Amino acid sequence: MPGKTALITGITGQDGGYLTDLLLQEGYTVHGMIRPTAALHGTRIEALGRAHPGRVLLHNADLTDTSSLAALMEKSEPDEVYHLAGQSHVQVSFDLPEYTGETTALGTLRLLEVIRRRGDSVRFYQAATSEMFGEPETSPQTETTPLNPVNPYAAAKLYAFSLVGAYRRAYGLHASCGILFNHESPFRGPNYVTRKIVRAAAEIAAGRATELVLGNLEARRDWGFAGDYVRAMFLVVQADTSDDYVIATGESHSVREFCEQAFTRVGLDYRDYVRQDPEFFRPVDITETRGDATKARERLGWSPTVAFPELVRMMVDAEVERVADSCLETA
Ligand code: NDP
Ligand code: GDR
Repeated sequence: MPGKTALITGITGQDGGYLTDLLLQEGYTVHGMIRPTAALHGTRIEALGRAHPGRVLLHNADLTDTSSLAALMEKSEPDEVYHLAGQSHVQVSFDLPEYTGETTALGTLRLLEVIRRRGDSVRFYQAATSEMFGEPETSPQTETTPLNPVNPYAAAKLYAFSLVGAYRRAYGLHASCGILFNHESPFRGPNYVTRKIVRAAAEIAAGRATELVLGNLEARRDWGFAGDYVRAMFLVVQADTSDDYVIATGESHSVREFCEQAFTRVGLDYRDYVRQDPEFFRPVDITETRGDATKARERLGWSPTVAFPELVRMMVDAEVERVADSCLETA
């Protein structure tokens, strides 16, 4: 029997890479949406495509262009759509609120409309987020915790989340949301706090930087490993019934703790190198997120495999290796 076909929007992002790897292992052919300007040389997606000839197919499209999304669906004819693309940075969403709404909110509407008008029996996954809870009223957060976004990114994600529920009810789409808490990896974008910290720790240890400038060190996040979280996405889509699931570790740690563990790993004391600057403080920041993934554990058999100290170690070690490689290149 031929394997299934999946379409991933956001294939060039952190989660897109891990999900592509997982789906290839599961025997899928993977179609990916890339922006016409994407530079793929030397990326993980390019490497995965080379390792699996003919099974990673990339198509130009943009969430702001409905006709490109229609063409994308026509060319890929997927059994499953994993919708990960969008402007995903909270701080950036304060600077680009309209663009964030265009891509993250209306982009999801455009894609759902193309899917329902085609009338295919596609399964749809929406990358929802713990940011939708805002400053949570209760802890830990579950699927029934009230949603109360406090930034343009989270508001756009709430629009998309509500829309998925509406399309599920109105048109019977198998459309599900993973309400994912922060998840990180060595492939995390460099402007998210975890990657920024490990990169600086590795560079300072190698004598290539002297300080790390951050914003709020007291914010607490429920940080998991991206590899675990894309497995959850896959399980959500395989479930007989479409539904929404919280995906989280159940533990929260502060940005300060992350710094402490990362710098200790390279033999340094973070207090000697970390400086705070108003530039990196947000107009409003969530104090703490912590999720309860009991529903995912009981119904999907999902649980995280990487705990906080291991995640920090994994990210620091990868960054130390990267810095060493780049030192060799410039030597
Ligand atoms: P990334 O920021 O790493 O990836 C975002 C992807 O979206 C990139 O492939 C990017 O393409 C693409 N993209 C952005 N704008 C457009 C556009 N206009 N048209 C087409 N593609 C576009 O995100 P992650 O992999 O970390 O996250 C995946 C999804 O999950 C995101 O929607 C994010 O909001 C959500 N999420 C993430 C969490 C996390 O902790 N990582 C937690 C909860 C939710 P390009 O490479 O060209 O920029
Ligand atoms: P977040 O992740 O906003 O939770 O969104 P980010 O890593 O950007 O921030 C986490 C916390 O660290 C504080 N912080 C800083 N953040 C950044 N980026 N840069 C800094 O210099 C800095 N200093 C302190 C922040 O204020 C915040 O409290 C991520 C994204 O992946 C979203 O797409 C996703 O939906 C949520 O996680 C769940």
